[in-house]
Amino acid sequence: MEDYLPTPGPLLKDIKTPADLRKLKPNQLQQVCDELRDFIIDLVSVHGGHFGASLGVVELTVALHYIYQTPKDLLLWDVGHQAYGHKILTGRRDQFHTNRRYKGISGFPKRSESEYDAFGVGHSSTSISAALGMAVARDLNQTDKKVVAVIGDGAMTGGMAFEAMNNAGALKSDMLVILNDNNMSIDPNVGALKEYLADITTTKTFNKMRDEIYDLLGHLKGAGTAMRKVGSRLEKAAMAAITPGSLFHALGFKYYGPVDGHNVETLRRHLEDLREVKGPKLLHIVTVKGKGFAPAEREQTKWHAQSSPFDKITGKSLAKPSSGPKKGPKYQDVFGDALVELAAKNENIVAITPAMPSGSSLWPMMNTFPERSFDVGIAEQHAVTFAAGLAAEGKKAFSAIYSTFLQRAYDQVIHDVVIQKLPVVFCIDRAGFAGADGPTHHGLYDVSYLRAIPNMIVSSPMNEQELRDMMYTASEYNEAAWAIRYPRGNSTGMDVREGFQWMEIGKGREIRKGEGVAILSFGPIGNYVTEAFDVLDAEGVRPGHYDMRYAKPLDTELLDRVAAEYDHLITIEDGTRLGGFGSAVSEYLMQRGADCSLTILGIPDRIVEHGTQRELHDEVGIGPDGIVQAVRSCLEPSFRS
Ligand SMILES: Cc1ncc(C[n+]2csc(CCOP(=O)(O)OP(=O)(O)O)c2C)c(N)n1
Repeated sequence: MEDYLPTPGPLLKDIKTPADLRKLKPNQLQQVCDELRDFIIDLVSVHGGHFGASLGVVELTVALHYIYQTPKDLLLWDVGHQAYGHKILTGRRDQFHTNRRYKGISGFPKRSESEYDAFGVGHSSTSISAALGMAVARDLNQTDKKVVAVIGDGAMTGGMAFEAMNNAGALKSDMLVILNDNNMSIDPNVGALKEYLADITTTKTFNKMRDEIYDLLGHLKGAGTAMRKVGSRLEKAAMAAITPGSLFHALGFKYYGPVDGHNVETLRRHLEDLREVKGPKLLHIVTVKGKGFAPAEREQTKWHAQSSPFDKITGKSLAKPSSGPKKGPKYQDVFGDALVELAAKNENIVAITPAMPSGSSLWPMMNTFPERSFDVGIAEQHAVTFAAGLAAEGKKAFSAIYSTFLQRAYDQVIHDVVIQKLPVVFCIDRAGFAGADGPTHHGLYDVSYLRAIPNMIVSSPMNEQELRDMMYTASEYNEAAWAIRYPRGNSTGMDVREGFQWMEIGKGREIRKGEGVAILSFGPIGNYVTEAFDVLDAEGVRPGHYDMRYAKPLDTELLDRVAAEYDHLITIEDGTRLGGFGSAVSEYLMQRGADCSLTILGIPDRIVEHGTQRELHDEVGIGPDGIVQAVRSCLEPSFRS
């Protein structure tokens, strides 16, 4: 199945580029949509990947490439997880079986991959800013390209989207924003904007309220509180129904819609008209995430992405039961369950997620303590400052954010949390290589960017037991902000004791005493050391192993000891070598004038593409083989002399 590629339908087969699509008659487009949808379902059912979002924009994708002269006209996809149809129509159909695989094509639009990918993406809410930049450059260059950004209602909750619209409305640049409203983020979309869009789009609003509303409001004057509440809802709905898109108008955009995003002919006609309208404009389309595949329409969060094969009719999983060594629960679940246990004991604990309740396993907390749990939308900056506000009033805020997305909120960490010494706990998921999502999602920089900040504890557990104990310790400690990083994937499967234990801050532990070489590991990557030892022990080499737990504060006592006892130290981490854990050890040892060599294993100073985590660890030399090699080179005579 490795190389399985579905057979394209009779029209899709001949579409090598959008120019071929544009040769077809408008009344053939529906068939292209059907064939494209079948192709995506067939392909993802075998190889996995993002799913629901691409199915939801099939008609839009076909209509856009039909009307716009891509690649001359620029098409930008927000987040980019919905661009499979786009990729298939733009010359990558025959490579699509390599999607998200090591050395294969990327699961996201990528400038280096195709001239049709106008902008590289993976994080959300960037499309309008980038499109505006391109529109302004077009005007400066005096060319006549069109610029179109497609953004979901989830991505629209990100502040950047509004910063961009605010700017675009003032610059009056010619560009089209298409708001793909499916009422979903990965989980159900949240927030006041979602309500606003729902008010615009619900049939109830359109068919009933619009006609009756003014009369009704007249009668409500002088009514009681309950009636006034109803009245104010109706008023909002009325505003939305009568002047849909007033929010976008206020930002300087002409608003069109809402339009059925699954009617390719309607879309084609609207796009044809809008192509001729000048200035910033927004087309609001309504779609269904997972459209055309019943299980994905029903369970939209589950079908946001699929990692294992499934039956392309029933959706039933075809994954084989794993035969490998016993594994523990995912780290994210260890976090999610421990948080509920801690929150049950400490009523000050609150939890925050920027739109990732499933990805961060926050649902147990949200279900058990809904009043203390907050999904704030795709809004990492706000998530951090919101946590700071909660902490300022004595709440113990656990902010669960992926490493890669926390990059967005660096200033908030410094300015709003750390300078004010607020003891927010950052639970940093997907630290290290993200795997198939690739460079936009790898979490490689958090240790470096957080270690540079004073009053910040930076820690990583080696296993699920340590994660629980670190969370407990952080929940009890109020003198500094605390970052706990852990990777995507399963924990070790060890027996975990009940309850929690205090974990001394800034202290590591000796796992094995050895000779000559000591390996100092930071986080779960340290579990590879055991595998490497199987090989090395057979060669008669016996390095020591230390689980350091903290990149800041460093366990300097332990470092002094190992620097004295061993000739060679090797640090290993699942993050960039520049300024990371190994760097911290190096700074300390150099200043102290330690008499031992130091090798830093970590991610080199280059962009590492996508693949499985294991493939990527091996590529950069932090897998078991890399450790073996590093130990052997320490022991080579040339190294010693
Ligand atoms: C800055 C950032 N935070 C979180 C995510 C994770 N994420 C990927 S897709 C997605 C939901 C996007 O929803 P929407 O834009 O409505 O697109 P849909 O999947 O519904 O088509 C989220 C939260 C991200 N990609 N970028």
